[in-house]
Amino acid sequence: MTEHTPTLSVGMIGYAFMGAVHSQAWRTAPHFFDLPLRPRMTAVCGRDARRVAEAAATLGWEESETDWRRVVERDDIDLVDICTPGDTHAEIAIAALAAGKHVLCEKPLANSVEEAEAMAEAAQEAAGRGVRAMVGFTYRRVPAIALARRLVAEGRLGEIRHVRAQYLQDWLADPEIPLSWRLDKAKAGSGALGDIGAHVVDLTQHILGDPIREVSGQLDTFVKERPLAERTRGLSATVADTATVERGPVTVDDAAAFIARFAGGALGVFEATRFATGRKNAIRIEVNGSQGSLAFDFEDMNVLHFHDATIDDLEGGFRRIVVTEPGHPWVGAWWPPGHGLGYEHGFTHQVVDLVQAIADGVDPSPTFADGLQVQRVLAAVETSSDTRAWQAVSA
Ligand code: SOE
Repeated sequence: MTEHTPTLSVGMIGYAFMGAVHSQAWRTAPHFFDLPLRPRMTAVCGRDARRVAEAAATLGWEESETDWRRVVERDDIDLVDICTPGDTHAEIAIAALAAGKHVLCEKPLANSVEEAEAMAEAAQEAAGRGVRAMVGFTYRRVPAIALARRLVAEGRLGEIRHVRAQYLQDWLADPEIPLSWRLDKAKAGSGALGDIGAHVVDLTQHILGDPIREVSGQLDTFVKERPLAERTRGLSATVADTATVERGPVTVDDAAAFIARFAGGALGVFEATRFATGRKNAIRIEVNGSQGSLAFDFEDMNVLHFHDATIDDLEGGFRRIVVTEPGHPWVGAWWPPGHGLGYEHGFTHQVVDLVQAIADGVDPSPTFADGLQVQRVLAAVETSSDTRAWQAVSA
């Protein structure tokens, strides 16, 4: 970047957990990567004027707004970054694309297949006008995941037979944790399934380069009522006194388990839960092919385990690849080998690739069409859980 590098002016809607990590990415990306456009953190938007002004100051935004429509309308905004609950994604994204703004939208893309279809259609139409849309499946940009995808694409695993994927958290295991928007179907669309299961659906399809075609699953809600929160922010919520406070219903799943058939024939076993005590953000993926296997766990995110089954058994076994070499995707921009990356780096890489795609005039990946495909898998799991039968993923 030079002083002549054109700017990309960003307006972000929402400023809680995802807003904070997106802000970090917009702030950091130009300091570590040579971007073709210079991100400008123009405005952050939230409904509470005092809190959003505080967030602007803390997170590094120039101004704050209290109505997302105003952000979408502003002539000095080029890109709208949507970090709000799922019930608002479709309306904001479609309005922003119609107004000629590029869009980055948090996952899952929407709360229903119908909304996601409308968003994908709007994105396709906007692409014809040079306006770009990306859905934030950020873990695709963990270097070890990118390496896993590369090894599969190069045929190093041979024919893929098994995919084992789990997204395990435990922040809801305590039944006294109060209600927050992620537990409200009207706001979140679904529970563990859409919030974290969506990530492993996207990741496995991305690593294999192969979509899921059929599922059979079960959803469960272990704690059906929780204290009403006094105040929520991100994943945390506060409550006055859990013994006396009023309770409200949990309207989403606490956990989802399903088996899946990929188009290419691989058999998948999936689990998503916020009740796996002791597991904080464990995204575990194992792929077994005729010529080798891969294993990844986000709790050790700089490492990819690779077993090359073509090597003599006497010297075979899983090899621990430390994915911190400058030749690994994105890593060269950061620290010397072995110094490692963290949760936030995936978000920075997401911004870097989005800015590059906008400058190159191409669609960034994952597109809204990719987000729609994930949404269809989630919907099929829900239907299968209701009907207790295998369910095809609609095309
Ligand atoms: C909560 O479960 C959450 O913040 C998800 O919403 C994110 O997508 C995931 O990256 C971390 O956990």
